[in-house]
Amino acid sequence: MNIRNCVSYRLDGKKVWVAGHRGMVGSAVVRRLASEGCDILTASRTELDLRRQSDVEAWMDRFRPHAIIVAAATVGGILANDTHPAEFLYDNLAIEANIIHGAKQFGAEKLLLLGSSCIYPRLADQPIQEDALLTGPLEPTNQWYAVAKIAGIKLCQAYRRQFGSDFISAMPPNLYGPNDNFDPVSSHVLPALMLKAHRAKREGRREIELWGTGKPRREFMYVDDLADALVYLLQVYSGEDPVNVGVGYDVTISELAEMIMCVVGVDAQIRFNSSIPDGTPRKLLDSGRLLSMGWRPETDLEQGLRKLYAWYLQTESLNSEVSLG
Ligand code: GFB
Repeated sequence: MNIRNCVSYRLDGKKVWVAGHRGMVGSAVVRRLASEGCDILTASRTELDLRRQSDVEAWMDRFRPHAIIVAAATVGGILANDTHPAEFLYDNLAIEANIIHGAKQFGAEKLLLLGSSCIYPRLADQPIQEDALLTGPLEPTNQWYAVAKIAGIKLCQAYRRQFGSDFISAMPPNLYGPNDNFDPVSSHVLPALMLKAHRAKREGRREIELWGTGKPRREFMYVDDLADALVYLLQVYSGEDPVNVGVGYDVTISELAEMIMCVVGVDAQIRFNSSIPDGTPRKLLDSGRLLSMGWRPETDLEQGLRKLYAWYLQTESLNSEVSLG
């Protein structure tokens, strides 16, 4: 890391707003911040629609957060991205613009925007370094989300250049963990396959469906590791360049399916549904910049899958108790 980008920002005693605190990433950030001695601010969706600028400004004026983590976003898997382009573009542009502009207006000391590895060109050299941004065409299935996230990164850079605002951005790979969306149509691949494997086991079926060819490679990170990295970056990093936050290895979708079936405890055949696209062939991040700052992930994929399946079973049984009661 360039020594000029290295800072020490203390969180104790600060008001830290986690925008999107009910989502998978936001809830992990709230868990991680609990030990930092800060005052965690949150706003529910009914209390605050982040797409409405005047509401966001009124809320920020009232609460005046010192630091902000922008984990709020409209997200989804490959099919949701491909079929809801307007929501993925508009919602994310509006959320980022409102929060970033409000942060400047109401004097936030620090802001971290969460991006995604899909901001990089579809055929970027692997592993992908941060400076690959805007060097080639995007993957068409998620270009809307990617363009919104690129605009968010550029907003952070622009406010830093023009106003000296300490706004930074971090790019994670494909994430998974508690509070993920398990809807089979709109979710990302990992929860979708866990749900399919779980249902096959419960119903005694010997087949699960995989979209595409199973050949694309993806890098998966457990969300509590991401939350730890985000809090670390908030404390030590101040710079214009986005920072990749990955685990350093990837697997094919077929390999992921085999691992998930092993964790769930089901032996099923895979049937490929080639009517749904593969998306990017590969998007492995080069996280060397973050590693050079002294941060390391803790959870390997198999451990993470076991933790997530345990969480899923517990949540499912709690939900069934609630619906029975
Ligand atoms: O996770 P996923 O939906 O999104 O799909 P992306 C990853 C790969 O898994 C694709 C395949 O090749 C899918 O075709 N796949 C196989 C499945 N079976 C399934 C299934 O049952 N459900 C799903 N969802 N996929 C997302 C972007 O791209 O990556 C987002 O759309 C975001 O915007 C995220 O950037 C990180 O990895 O292709």
